[in-house]
Amino acid sequence: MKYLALGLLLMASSAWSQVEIEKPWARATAPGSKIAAGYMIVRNQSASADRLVGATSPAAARVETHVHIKDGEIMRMREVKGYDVPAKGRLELKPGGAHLMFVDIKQPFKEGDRIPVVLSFEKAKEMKVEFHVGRLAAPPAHHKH
Ligand SMILES: [Cu+2]
Repeated sequence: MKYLALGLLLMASSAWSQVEIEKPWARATAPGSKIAAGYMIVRNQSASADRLVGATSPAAARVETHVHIKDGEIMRMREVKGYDVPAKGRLELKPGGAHLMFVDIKQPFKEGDRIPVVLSFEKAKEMKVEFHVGRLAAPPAHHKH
């Protein structure tokens, strides 16, 4: 009975959700780091634009939506109130650009971990996604938070 209910729920959500998430991944964290960055591609099949308005994860106290802005020679991160996903288009979160910021992570993100995240869209509503933790890369020297 439980499985049947879940199956119906999945069918129902995929029927009206025209947003797909591709390659969700997060960066492994350095020892002692309390933040981690997450990236993905959001594809919108719908003829109307949507908007990613926020995210939550049990792995972090909160998940913020950030962009990088160039401040002279320094790249800084800034919090924004979500991202637009164009109709029949895509939004790419990638290193050096827009990203999800996991703040106050409960434990380090290690390569191979899977981080559960719930994404909230204005129209597509909530989507559950698992972010795969990739390799730790040394951040660029001029990258300041
Ligand atoms: Cu950030």
